[in-house]
Amino acid sequence: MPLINENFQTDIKGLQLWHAPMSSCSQRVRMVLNYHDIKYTSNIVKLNKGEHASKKFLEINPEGLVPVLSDKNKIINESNDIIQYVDKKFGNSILSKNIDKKKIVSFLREIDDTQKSLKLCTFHFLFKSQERMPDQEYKFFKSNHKNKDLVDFYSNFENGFQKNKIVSAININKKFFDNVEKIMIKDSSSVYPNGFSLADISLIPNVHRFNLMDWPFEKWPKIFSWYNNINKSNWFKKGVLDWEPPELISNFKNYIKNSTKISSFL
Ligand SMILES: N[C@@H](CCC(=O)N[C@@H](CS)C(=O)NCC(=O)O)C(=O)O
Repeated sequence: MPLINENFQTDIKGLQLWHAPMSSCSQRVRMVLNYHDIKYTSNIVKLNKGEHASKKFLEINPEGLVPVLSDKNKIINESNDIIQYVDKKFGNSILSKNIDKKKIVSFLREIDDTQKSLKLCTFHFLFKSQERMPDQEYKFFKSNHKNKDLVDFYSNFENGFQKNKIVSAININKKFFDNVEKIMIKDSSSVYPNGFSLADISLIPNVHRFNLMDWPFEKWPKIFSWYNNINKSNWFKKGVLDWEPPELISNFKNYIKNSTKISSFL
């Protein structure tokens, strides 16, 4: 259910976004906002400091997850719902120009279903190289965050994910990329042949994230060429690349060089 509050009190006119720089779900929303050139007030939630367990943030989104968008007194969560809301209300909608809207919505749902496995791969193949949440903040996060799954996820991460969980997460994403590769036509600049849509914007964070993990996209040539095309757009730069700290990306690259390749699981 995307609309989580209709009585939000704020003095800020226009849209506000609570988001995190490296969050794939936040990237999706920032890209749509930039695609339509919509101004918004940015509120960064530092996930690595446990800020999503703070009383202040839980009042905004009781689920304690980013992204969250407010439009005057309305609060909306779930990235794939937010992008549909923004696209419909503020843009010259790209949701489904010549494409069956139901098809797009079902594609967005499929992307949503890959979220947990994308997260596990991200933490295992990239974030393991990073410093952990400081002790005090981690304690605060564990005792205040209401989402038991998320708290358990962090404990499992601390202890190292079981190999079968990693393999299963990789397979979920492989199956998903296989399906996308089947839908796309050769050298297409959009997922669906009839034109660019929200399916494209929603898919970008997944492909971008796995590309950071050195996923061998050359074996998925249609996705690979589509992604290289997307890479040239300004809204991709503004919604994704500009938020990635260069030293973090360089740490990831070094870490990947010296650890087990994701391709060895395929
Ligand atoms: N289905 C939700 C998932 C939201 C979600 O899981 N957000 C992640 C970032 S992409 C988050 O807040 N994670 C908190 C954490 O990792 O501590 C959506 O698409 O917005």
